[in-house]
Amino acid sequence: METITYIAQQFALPGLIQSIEPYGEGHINDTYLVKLRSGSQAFMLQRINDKVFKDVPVLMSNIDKVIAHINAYFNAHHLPENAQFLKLVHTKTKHAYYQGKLGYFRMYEFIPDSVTYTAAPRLKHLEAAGRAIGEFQHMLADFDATQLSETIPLFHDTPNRVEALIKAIATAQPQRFEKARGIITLALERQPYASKVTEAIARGEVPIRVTHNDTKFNNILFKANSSDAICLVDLDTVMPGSALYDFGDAVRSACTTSAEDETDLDSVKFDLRKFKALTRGYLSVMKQELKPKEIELLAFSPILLTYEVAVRFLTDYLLEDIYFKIDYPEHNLVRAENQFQLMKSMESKLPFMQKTIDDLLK
Ligand code: ADP
Ligand code: GN1
Ligand code: MG
Repeated sequence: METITYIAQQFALPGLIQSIEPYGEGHINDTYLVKLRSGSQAFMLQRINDKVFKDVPVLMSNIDKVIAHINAYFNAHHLPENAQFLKLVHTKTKHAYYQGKLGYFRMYEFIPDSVTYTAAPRLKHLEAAGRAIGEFQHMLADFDATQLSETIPLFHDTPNRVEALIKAIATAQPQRFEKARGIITLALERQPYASKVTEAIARGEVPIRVTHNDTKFNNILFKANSSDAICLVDLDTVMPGSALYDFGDAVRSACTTSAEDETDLDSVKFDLRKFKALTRGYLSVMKQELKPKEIELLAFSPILLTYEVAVRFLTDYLLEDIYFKIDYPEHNLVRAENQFQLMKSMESKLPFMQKTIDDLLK
């Protein structure tokens, strides 16, 4: 049988393996920390979820191009030698991934002395996160978007996500439908949100940029024992998108008082102080680059992205959990309820979000 150790050994590692342990909190791929006997260096081995990413060779080619572009940016801008970004470890046969009986695997060097968090320990981490997202978009500003394939078609096309929900409602098991009835009504009431950004893109008012598209807080790597960000990880969804998706999703995941699957809904609130810190960092880099319509939609974008992921969790619950990893049967329902609660808290604070942005732009 093909074991995880056997798979790790297919990569060009500079020594013998000491241990392999599951790592991280991702909902899509399976990540393992690989340590060597020499203790010097560590590696991240990842099984790529090929139900979600249907064309892994194309996905890996995207990642190769993004890494090359960012390294070229580092060289051209004479960034300090300690500026770090992801580095792939190829297989012994010089491929970017290994395909075996257990699926597709790739390996990255583990960036030393780095950590990720599900929630920011201090406001300074949020400012650094906002800056890291802005810098990522800035570094990719001259990357030709046509070079990148869409690894998940229509990923942030919210109207398409709502269509998927409507189909799921039609086929849902009665028991699951009943449990979700309240939030199904809410999701359909807020349907007008869905097309606000896609329509602005179609009108040419919001530009298509190369964006990360999954700027969840735990996809931002920080220096250990510091509030400095190192870089964004989880490059599977880097593709043509909107700056609003990255900003909105970062705010959704980082500027809340609770975890994404907190069951005590009364404790789920949008946190304006966190929002201010993250937005300050983001605008310190992107202020000059954003178009007027992007600025206009900036305060609304976290509402849209929170609505979108709530719709996706709800859809997955109704489809009996075919997409996101779950720890218990109601997990997707809990996540959906939580995110709709967060969306409502954001709605009540929208004028303050707008004022924060206006003040930061003065
Ligand atoms: P998933 O798609 O499952 O979310 P990620 O690529 O985000 O997978 O990896 C999961 C976690 O592993 C990240 O949140 C981060 O903590 C850690 N991680 C990933 N790549 C690296 C790396 N090169 N160096 C250090 N930590 C990493
Ligand atoms: C997934 O892979 P991970 O855990 O960083 C998902 C995001 C969702 C997020 C919600 C490829 O992100 O779109 O916002 O879960 N990634 C994909 O927690 O679907
Ligand atoms: Mg991740």
